[in-house]
Amino acid sequence: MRLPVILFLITALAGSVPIKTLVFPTESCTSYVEMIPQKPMNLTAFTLCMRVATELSGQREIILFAYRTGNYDELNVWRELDGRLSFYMAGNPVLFKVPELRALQTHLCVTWDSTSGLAALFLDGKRSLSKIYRKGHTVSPGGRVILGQDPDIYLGDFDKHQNFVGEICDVNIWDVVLPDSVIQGMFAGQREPRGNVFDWESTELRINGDVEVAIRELYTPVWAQNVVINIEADV
Ligand SMILES: [Ca+2]
Repeated sequence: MRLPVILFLITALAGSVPIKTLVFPTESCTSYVEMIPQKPMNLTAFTLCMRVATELSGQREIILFAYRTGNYDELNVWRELDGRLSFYMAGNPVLFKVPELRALQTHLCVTWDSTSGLAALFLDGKRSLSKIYRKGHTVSPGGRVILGQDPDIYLGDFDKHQNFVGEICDVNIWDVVLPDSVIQGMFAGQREPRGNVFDWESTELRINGDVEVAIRELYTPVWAQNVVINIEADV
């Protein structure tokens, strides 16, 4: 019975998911990555998730995600000067007091729904309080999505004191608010439905400047872990 066991193990190991990861090594006002969306960014609800790690700390703004049209910061996610996390949609931000981002990777999601105005944030699967933000608003299409810099015009006017330094990957956006259980499953390494606005596994990335693109294993899906456990039980 040795052969079938080996075959099952190979199948299980093949279930690991290699993904791209982006390393921004230094402060800069030129390095960024543009992400090309799969559909227009007119959103009345969204879930935006990423895995992020940084050693920047202290009084330092850090841009984590920027979507800008000619007129507005349509959807920007920030680590603020005081360490709070925030997102902005064409105006004032909604802010959350949370533990500081750090060198150890954090799974971060923000969610928002126009009908209710409910905005929330998840850190490593833990949900924040809900806040009411921009009820009735719609995110407008036609802009550019970039990682690593905060554009103050359509694409440019970057500030190296606001750029991202560290590692960021698995940036996905859905045009709905995902259930808490799905976000918690993602953090735990389950293979949840891929983003329908941005799917990190297939989204085109355009690299500019000093950004290293590496491949690493993200997680072993739960089904693969179960196969290993079952084989061990049979043997
Ligand atoms: Ca700026």
